[in-house]
Amino acid sequence: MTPTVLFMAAEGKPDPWRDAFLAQMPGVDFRVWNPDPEKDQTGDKSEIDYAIVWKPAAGVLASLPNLKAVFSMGAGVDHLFGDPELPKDVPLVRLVDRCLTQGMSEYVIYWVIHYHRKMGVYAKFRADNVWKRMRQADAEQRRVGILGLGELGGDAATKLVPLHYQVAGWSRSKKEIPGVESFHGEDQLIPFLNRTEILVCLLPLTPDTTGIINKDTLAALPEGAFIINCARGGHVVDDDLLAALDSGHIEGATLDVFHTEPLPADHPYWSHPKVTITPHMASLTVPNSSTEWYVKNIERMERGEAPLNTVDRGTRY
Ligand code: NDP
Ligand code: OXD
Repeated sequence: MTPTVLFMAAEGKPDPWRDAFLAQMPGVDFRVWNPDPEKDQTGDKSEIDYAIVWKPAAGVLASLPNLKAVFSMGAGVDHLFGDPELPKDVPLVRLVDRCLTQGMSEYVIYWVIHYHRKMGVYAKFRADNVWKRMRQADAEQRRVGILGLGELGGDAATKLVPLHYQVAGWSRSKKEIPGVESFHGEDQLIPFLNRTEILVCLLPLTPDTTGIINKDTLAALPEGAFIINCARGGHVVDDDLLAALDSGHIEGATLDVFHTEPLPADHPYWSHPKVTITPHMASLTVPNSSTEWYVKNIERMERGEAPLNTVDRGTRY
């Protein structure tokens, strides 16, 4: 028996995922949920084995009586916990996708180098037709710090090491990543921030990490530090970041994620000269490679094995 998969992503176009599934799991019954009953292909709800979801509508997962697992279409699973009826006994599986990991490391490295080499300042010189050089900093003296050393933060940290930056990371548990200084637990957050000149956020959004970039943690960074937030908007207290940018304590921020997306047209970030905005594209879910992950896990489950990278409902990641 080939499984029945329900694709539920209001914003995502299902065709590339259907094609990838049919290529990688021939015979799969691939159905697409739609809020419009005329377009909805769910059919008999009792036939759905697996749901592939991004921001599922509340209550829909609970209406599937024989669901075996919920696969997040993103590495983050905070979007799942918005559903008050999220089924309790079904495993929730995070996405671990080689393209997602690669894309995020590219984004992090790009912006670290941007700040390290003062590319934003050179862009301003260019705009004013100014030919001017600034003293070049030494990567070996540049301290980069990554909040979150999981699949994404761990990969970015590992890839920054051969570029000779001084790399550190902060996580709940201690890590042993060659060349990366590991800070862990609440007690080591401030010492980690004290040594960090370019701060990258790659934490999951959970009750423990919401608002973690706030006036106190920003104040713990050295004068002139930079922020790169490519995790979730909820990690940042916007007013605190804006105040730190205005005071000059924080020199620049690259923000990919926001409390409200798309970022509202009147948000002060849009007009702030020290803020760079990208539209939640630090790394996107690639249909072909993410389907490799879903198929691998579905095959495991069909053999009676547990899926990989399930979410701990206590910590919410
Ligand atoms: P992982 O679950 O693999 O890693 C999470 C890391 O955060 C772990 O190192 C974990 O510590 C650490 N962590 C979690 N809670 C705490 C805490 N309270 N204190 C200290 N450390 C903590 O997640 P991923 O790396 O796969 O993804 C990270 C996030 O990136 C996603 O949740 C998502 O929000 C974001 N993302 C953004 C994208 C974008 O385009 N902007 C794309 C993809 C993801 P430990 O290892 O000890 O458990
Ligand atoms: C993710 C995302 O969590 O795209 O994967 O933000």
